[in-house]
Amino acid sequence: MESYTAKDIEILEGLSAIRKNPGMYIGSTDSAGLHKMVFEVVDNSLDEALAGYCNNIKVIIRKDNDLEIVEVDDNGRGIPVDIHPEKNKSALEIIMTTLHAGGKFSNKNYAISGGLHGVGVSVVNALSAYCEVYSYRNGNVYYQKYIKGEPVEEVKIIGKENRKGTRVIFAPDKEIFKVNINFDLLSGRLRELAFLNKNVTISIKDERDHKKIKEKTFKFDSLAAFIDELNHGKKTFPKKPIYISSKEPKIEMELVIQYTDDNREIFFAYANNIRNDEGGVHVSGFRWGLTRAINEILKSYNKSNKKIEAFTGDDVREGLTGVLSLRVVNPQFKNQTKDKLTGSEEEDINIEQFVRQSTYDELLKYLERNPDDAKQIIERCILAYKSREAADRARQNVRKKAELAINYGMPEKLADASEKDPAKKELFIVEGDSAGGSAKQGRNREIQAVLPIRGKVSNVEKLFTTKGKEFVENKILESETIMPLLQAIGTNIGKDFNIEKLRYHKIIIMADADIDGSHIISLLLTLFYRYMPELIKKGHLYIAMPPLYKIQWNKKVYYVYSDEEKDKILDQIGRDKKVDVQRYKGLGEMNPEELWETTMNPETRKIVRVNLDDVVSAEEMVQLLMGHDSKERKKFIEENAENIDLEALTL
Ligand code: 0RA
Repeated sequence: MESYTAKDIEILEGLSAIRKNPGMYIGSTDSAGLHKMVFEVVDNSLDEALAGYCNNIKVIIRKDNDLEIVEVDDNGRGIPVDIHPEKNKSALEIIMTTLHAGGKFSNKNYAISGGLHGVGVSVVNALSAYCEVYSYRNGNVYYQKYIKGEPVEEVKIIGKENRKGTRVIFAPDKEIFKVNINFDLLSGRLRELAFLNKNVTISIKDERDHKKIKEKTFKFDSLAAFIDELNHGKKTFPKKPIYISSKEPKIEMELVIQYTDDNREIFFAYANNIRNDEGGVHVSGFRWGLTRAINEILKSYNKSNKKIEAFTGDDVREGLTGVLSLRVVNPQFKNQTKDKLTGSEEEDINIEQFVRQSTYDELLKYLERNPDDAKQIIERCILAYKSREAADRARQNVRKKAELAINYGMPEKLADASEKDPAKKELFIVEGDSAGGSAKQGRNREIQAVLPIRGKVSNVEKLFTTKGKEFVENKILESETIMPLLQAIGTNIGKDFNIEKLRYHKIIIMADADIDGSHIISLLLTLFYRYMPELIKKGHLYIAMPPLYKIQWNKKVYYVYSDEEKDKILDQIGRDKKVDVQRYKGLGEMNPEELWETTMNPETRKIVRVNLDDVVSAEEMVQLLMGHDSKERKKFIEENAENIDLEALTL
């Protein structure tokens, strides 16, 4: 079936533009863009897997002097090497050096391709200090090397090997990407890809530090493994997640769902391996199909249960965990970030209709064949229906009162900034009155506001899992500790959340660098993650990093933020010198000037932006750290307490 030839490749554009404007091609030159370089190559390997030719993908991170290099090795068909008739060049060279030359647009061998969204390996090549490609085809090893995207020699055969596949080795150019590769970020996404591409083994190895080699391998035999992971530690039913699949030539879907005793809904939707956090037509189709199928079953139960006419979407999704993976030709998304699927460019495809009908038909079939499961699900929905009705009444009052407080009140303890433009303003959330006092005195009054919080922020995660969403929302809105925070921030929470009302574009949590401090940070992060996730997604949430030590020597003062940094400075000064090293126990120990200089001054401080790149890991992390499984939590904290690394904080 190797029908691919060099003439199929469409040549659309040269490469020179890419290095001039990298952001346009790889999205950005920050951490997101750098890691996209890796995923771009992996996507090509996954295309081979999707086409049925590849089941093993290895990613290795290495160091070559001060360059970081990435190797992606797959056992697919290898990149074609035949000579293009007009260009008189090897297909391999064309694919590596010509934008959009992947052949994906003309190759009808596999209609649904994961890489359809990709920009091609040529972009990765152009943005690399150097790149080497090995294509294993026809028993030969074909090889070419490039510098900044330009070939340094012709494609040549460098040996014979009895394997198939492609090995791409590239060094992201330091002139373009200033950040380092993050192992956790890569491995989180690779794990997600392994869930979505069953029976493909994806491994990652980090050899940058020879003393601390990290390695992970992911392989799952069903999308249901994803649900098992998400529902780990919860009471679930049916015991085996419900699995549904449906396939047409240009569109196919897999769906796995399972109910839990927990009251929230966790749902991840994907289109061609891209997660769509804002849902879209596939999610609407699923919701319709699910609600209709369950209401259909409800009819036969209604003989004994006359009161309930029909469940709402919320009723049937309470406690539901689900993953929907759609593959479709030429998907269309709302915008560049692809958070929302809007349709397909193909005129004869109606995604919503396809997912609707497939979900309804297959789920109904399942429920009819498994009456015990059906009964349990109906009873779960009745519970949700009844508690929703009760909560609706109680909530009306609480919400009305809270809305007034948030829209018209300001917390007494807030020292606001004089600036009016929220985009220029920062809010420091400070634990404790003494640190709060120093922060108020030390701050830049024009743009920085300070809000000390007192008392314990309740663990919303624990409440969440035992009492349900509505209940917790009421509790939050009634909490004397949290309300001042909501008043200062201005956006409200949950369904009433409105980003337009945000009063500070930077919200900075400032807590001590100790166990209590990180506990408070976790509690606040959980609150934001569950009830104001958009603030995190839009990049408004930060954590301040106070220094750990103050080193004084020879009339110079160094503020030091980690033990490694301390050792480095002490080495620099010389271990024989009489140096004064002071360890800060808490923010409260610093006077206002010190606090300003070390933690608040935008010119000199260190703050970490909380990001939500890896939603799957975040979900697990929050459940683990804040949920009710205290044994699991204790284990996790014992294993990780030493190396909780704020730099790498990806909630
Ligand atoms: C163009 C055409 C074909 C495969 C590939 C490119 C390809 C690219 C990469 C990049 C990393 N791994 C890869 N594996 C394959 C189709 C090949 C055929 O029809 O034989």
